[in-house]
Amino acid sequence: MSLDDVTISRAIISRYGQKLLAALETDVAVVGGGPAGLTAAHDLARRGRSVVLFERKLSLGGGMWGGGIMFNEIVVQEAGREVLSEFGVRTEPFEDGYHCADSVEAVATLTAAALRAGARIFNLLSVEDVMLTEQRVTGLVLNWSAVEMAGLHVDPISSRHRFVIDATGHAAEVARLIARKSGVRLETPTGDVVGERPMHAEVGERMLLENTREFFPGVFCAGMCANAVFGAPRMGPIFGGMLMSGRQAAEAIDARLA
Ligand code: 48F
Repeated sequence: MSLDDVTISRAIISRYGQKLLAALETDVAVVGGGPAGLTAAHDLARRGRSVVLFERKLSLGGGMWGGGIMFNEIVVQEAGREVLSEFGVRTEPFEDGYHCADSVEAVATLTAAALRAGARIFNLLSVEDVMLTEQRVTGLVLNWSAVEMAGLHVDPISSRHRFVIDATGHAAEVARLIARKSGVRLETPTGDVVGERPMHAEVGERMLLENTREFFPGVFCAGMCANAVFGAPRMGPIFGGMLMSGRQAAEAIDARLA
């Protein structure tokens, strides 16, 4: 068989078009493909929910690739190890209660697991706005990351979802968008994004799970975003909380969709 360049292009455009059309109306949209977003997308898809995940960058994985200071190992506590093991990520005990995993294996495995569970993942697409209907977020506004980075004036596309998870990490981008553009109060102590506090792994990991919740009708926060939204410490290169937070957001939304 001889290869036809145009057929290859037609295949890509046709398949991508189908994928994108199916993603425009889903039960849940996850914004951000770090450890929290990937876990949430996987868990919801495994429960039979239609899920799409939008990631701005070329690669999935967010801050997990770099472990700590670009040493590509991550540390998790026992509860985090259980999640990693369930995904099939190999872990090794370090000292009492601490476990390590290769960060590249963790990202690759979580990403594959989310896709194979049925989540649709779009890299290179940025969420630039939300759609609000009667004081509830009902959808997202998307644009190519390349358009965003080049500062081009290109109008976006819109998608509709029953729930959105803000898993954008430290930036808490969806929460900030809602607060800045809509003049509404978030369900936080200040009514706005409170902002993350200085590093404290113990407190940060604990509070992360308390802060993983709906902060505006239709929108949950998960991962580092949850501590940024509600004002709790960052925790540096320990990742169990990110995985558990993604899992908790998925459980809470699944119960609401029931
Ligand atoms: O930052 P990130 O990995 O968030 P996370 O899942 O995990 C946090 C840890 O990596 C680390 C930490 C551990 O102690 O603190 O930071 O909470 O992943 C967030 C992803 O969201 C993407 C961003 O590119 C990153 O990959 N993102 C951010 N804003 C947008 C976005 C946006 N507006 N549209 C699409 N993707």
